[in-house]
Amino acid sequence: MSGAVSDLSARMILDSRGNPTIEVDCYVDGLLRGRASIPSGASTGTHEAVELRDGGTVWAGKGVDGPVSHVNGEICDSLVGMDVADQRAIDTALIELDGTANKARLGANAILGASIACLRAAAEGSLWYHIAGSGPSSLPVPQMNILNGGAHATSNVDVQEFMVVPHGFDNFPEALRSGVETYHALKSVLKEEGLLGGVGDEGGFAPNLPRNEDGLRYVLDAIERAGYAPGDQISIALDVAAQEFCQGDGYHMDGQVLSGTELGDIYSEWLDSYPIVSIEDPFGEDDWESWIEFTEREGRRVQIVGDDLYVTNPDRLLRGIDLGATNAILVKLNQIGTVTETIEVIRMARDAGFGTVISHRSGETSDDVIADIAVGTDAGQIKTGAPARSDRTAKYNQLLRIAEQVDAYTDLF
Ligand code: 2PG
Ligand code: MG
Repeated sequence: MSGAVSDLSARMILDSRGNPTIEVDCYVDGLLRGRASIPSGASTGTHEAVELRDGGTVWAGKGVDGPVSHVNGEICDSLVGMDVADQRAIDTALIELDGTANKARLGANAILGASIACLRAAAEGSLWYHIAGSGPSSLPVPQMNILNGGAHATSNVDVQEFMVVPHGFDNFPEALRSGVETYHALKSVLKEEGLLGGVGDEGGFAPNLPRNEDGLRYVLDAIERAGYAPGDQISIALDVAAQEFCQGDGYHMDGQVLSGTELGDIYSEWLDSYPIVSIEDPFGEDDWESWIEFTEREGRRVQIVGDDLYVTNPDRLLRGIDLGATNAILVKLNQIGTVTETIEVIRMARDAGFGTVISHRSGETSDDVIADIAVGTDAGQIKTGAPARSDRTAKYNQLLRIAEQVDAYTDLF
């Protein structure tokens, strides 16, 4: 839909962790047409675009009065009158208005709120279709985080995310059901072991475990208990988020201090023993050497995903492509800060033959835009937590709605 942006209006709302975040409304020709709210990470990469917070003592420093006033003031002033359908022009105006390399002045949260609100306002029918244009679309294979550790839990588990990947199914709804059944089976397995406590930030169970490898064992048990074939129907993905336990002297895991090579050897042993199809952030965000060595050795049998390594940044991705540091990228809109730049990164990764995984953040809202982005860009994969808690199920539920319009579901593994 074309039409002129007539107003942008922002407010503070709460995210899934009970922290303030920004919500932006976009008005076209006087009517409310688009709304967006912005998620927030816990294990954030150093090189991400800047999430602007107020600091001080109110809201423990996490207030968003600053970014809210930026949207209501400067950002609104500069976008009013622009054609809402010209996303590239809108995002270029936002980038130029901010004027910094990492969106530190206005805040990536303020800028992305405006960018997505305009995207929504421009879509006449389905958002995924508006994004896809005439391109092909398929439902993404989900990485479902059913056991939480690292910065998303208070347990002793170092690996941040143990995920199930239901890839061997004919369609998305069946794949989702198998993942949900596995989630409930894991609950039974952990209960029998006396390990069932609460859940982590992304809705997965968060037990204390003797060793990180036990997480793999319990998830494998759960897949079998749910009646599915490990490897053929449901496989496992990890987000190690190794930056979180990377210190000056090496990687601190399971009470040991390991070099990048030694840590890579542990992953190779896990690959020999478990049906793992994807490993995200196996090493720290600037430990390029370990990434290259591991991808050279294991890149043919497993997807290796850069999250903190790339932070959805085209310059860092380009470096990773040149060096052969990974064979896939995790894509988070708020790491880069506009819709247009996000879609360009997805295209760049795809052109290099990389896998693309569209991702939520650990602090989320009910905004489900990543479901439409994943389908609209035909990304192939999505990562959006456990199939529990409304902030996570919002995205799965939107994919179920889209599945009424799109059939294709490709077994990528
Ligand atoms: C990640 C994300 C989402 P956070 O590391 O991939 O799972 O976590 O949002 O805390 O960075
Ligand atoms: Mg990650």
